[in-house]
Amino acid sequence: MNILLISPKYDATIVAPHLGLGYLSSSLKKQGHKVKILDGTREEIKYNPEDWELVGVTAMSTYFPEACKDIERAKSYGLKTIIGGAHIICDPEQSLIDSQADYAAIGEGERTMSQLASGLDPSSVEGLVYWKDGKPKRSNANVKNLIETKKMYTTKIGDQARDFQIDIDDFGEPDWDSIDPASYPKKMPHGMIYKSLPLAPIITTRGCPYSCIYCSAPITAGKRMRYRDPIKVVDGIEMLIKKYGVKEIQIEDDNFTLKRKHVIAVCEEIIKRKIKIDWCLPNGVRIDKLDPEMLRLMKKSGCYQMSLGIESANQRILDMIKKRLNKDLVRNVVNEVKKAGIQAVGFFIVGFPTETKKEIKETIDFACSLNLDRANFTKATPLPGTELYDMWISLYGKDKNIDWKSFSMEQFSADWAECSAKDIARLQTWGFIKFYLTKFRFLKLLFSLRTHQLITFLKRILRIVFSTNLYNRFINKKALNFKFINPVSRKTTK
Ligand code: B12
Ligand code: SF4
Repeated sequence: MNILLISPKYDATIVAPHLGLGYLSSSLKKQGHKVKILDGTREEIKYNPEDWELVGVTAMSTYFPEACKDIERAKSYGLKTIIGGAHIICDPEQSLIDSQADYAAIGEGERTMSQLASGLDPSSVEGLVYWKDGKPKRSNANVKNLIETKKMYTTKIGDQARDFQIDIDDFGEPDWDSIDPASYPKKMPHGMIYKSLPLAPIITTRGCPYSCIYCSAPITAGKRMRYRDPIKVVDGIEMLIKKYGVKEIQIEDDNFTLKRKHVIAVCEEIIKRKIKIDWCLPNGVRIDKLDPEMLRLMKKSGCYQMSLGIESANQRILDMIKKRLNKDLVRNVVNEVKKAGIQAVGFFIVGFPTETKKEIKETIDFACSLNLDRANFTKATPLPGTELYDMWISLYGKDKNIDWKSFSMEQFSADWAECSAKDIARLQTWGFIKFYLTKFRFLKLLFSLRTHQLITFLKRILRIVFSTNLYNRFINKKALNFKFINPVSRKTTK
């Protein structure tokens, strides 16, 4: 079959190879299908419809509207369509309705896509939602056998069961030819700062067992940690260096340091093979899963930067968001990271329901006082499927249009804390200003940026400083005006 995979063109300030589509492409190619990836952050989404039979589109919530446009276009050519990715996993039935795609993928797409492409009837394809009598219907594929033989595990997400493959090494390497790191524009990689290009993201694990109320990683990747074999991880790194000239690796795992043994094994293997590679952890690691000995080994193997999920300086908030973190640990761990010679980036979230101005200021002051190189202050955003989303729906959901584009953690706006949405936005901006004006951090940041990054950097600052509406009206003129109706009252007919 001829399959086109699309990551939509959207207003991206961070650009990175799309691992998800890379994994899908590799599993489809293994079956002999012809596959092409078009990534809107890299190229125009232009194609000859006659070349393709099935179009798969990926979406996070923030660019779900653009994904819907790509589905609409493919359907207008008479092509079969399937939509997948983080947004869809969190609400598959509603995503099928909103996008009007022919199919939606409930979870990891490798098996789903392969089975669909092999011509199986949709009702027997694992992890698929399809249309039946004008309504979304879940396939009834039976993976009982695979669960008994411990190839899959089932987990309950909300009130729905999802199946995940246990041995993720079975997926092999992503199709790097189609997402060659060197083919991506040198805009802003994840975390903004990098040492050398080309840079490749990899994942060494999938899943996260925690239940932080704002995070959808345990929903998209499952609650059970699934590990790649550290030897295969390092084989992959060597291959990226030799075949694709990669000079830096970004480990994008949700919880890379959860199992110490895994981290040690990956680092020791890099050291043993004398691989010279800079690597970093831009996606955040848990403060309580780091220790001095492990940090030293990470540094020795090439780790130069890591983001730390600190979120709040207030224990009440940390407990409310189910972070399971003791605030008292933070300062010492940040110091240990720095002592190991690794740059430390702090992640902070402001504006949770019930949070007061005083508590937000406490977080900002705490961030400034830590030995951090950089900090990111984002707004509490109710990502679909999370407990925070349920809170938001119960407060505002009824009869309200959902503008998914505004679900970015930089721009989200809700009057649900003990201070107004405007106050949250001001405090977020104040957090950045105060942090970067302390200890000459702004100068250090400016000097660590490359000249080609300055415009994107400025755009990011403007996006944070101005409110969503102002930004979209005057700066992001290309923004799509895609309106959705409230999920509770949306129609369920095709
Ligand atoms: C790397 C990453 C990024 C990279 C993405 C790079 C890229 N081109 O893919 C960058 C840094 C750009 C990024 C940005 C953001 N991200 Co992000 N990101 C991740 C992270 C950590 C890993 C994603 C990954 O590569 N996983 C590995 C691959 C194999 O999995 P995958 O991409 O999900 O793909 C699989 C399935 O989803 C499915 N699938 C995917 N696409 C398709 C398509 C079809 C047709 C099918 C059938 C299946 C399918 O099959 C794939 C293979 O198994 C996830 C965490 C997570 N656990 O998902 C968050 C995550 C996806 N991000 C998230 C968010 C919120 C964001 C931001 C909105 C944050 C922000 N700034 O506000 C931005 C969005 C960009 C923007 N400006 O609008 C949320 C998404 C929630 C949601 N409902 O959309 C997640 C889940 C994190 C979280 N804590 O909740 N992110
Ligand atoms: S924030 Fe980190 S620890 Fe919490 S659920 Fe998400 S990935 Fe897991």
